Amino acid sequence: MRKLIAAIALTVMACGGGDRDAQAQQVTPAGDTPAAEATEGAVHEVQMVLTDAGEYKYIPDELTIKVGDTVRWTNVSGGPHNVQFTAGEVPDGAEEVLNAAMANRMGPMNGQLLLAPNAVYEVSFAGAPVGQYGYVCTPHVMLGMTASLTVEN
Ligand SMILES: [Cu+2]
Repeated sequence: MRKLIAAIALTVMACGGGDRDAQAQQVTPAGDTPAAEATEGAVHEVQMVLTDAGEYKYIPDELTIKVGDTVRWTNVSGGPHNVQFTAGEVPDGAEEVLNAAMANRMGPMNGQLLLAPNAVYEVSFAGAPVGQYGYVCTPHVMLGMTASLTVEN
């Protein structure tokens, strides 16, 4: 469904017109989203990159989302990358929700490696408990590729 919406938004953009407000609601953080549309959830983009300075990073490495939103990580450069939520750095009850929401896990709260350039990994935070979620990239955790996100009501 979200991919369909994104495709429509891109089509509108490609045509050089359209309702920019409606388009923006699909890609901006949920803070701008009217409560009436909260059930659909916003999609938040995080890039996984190896910078020109040789640093492995999530960009942004801090993010605040709403319950029901989705985070989409993209393997931009320097992969393989993944998303591994850190035991003890997620709210109580989060592990069960994440394990159900994360496709092709390598382990508990441990997402699949993204090998191909521009590969994406999406996690829905529908039903996720509020609080702070720390996560790392398994291959690059020792190189400082860590981040966190905060889930709010
Ligand atoms: Cu990485």
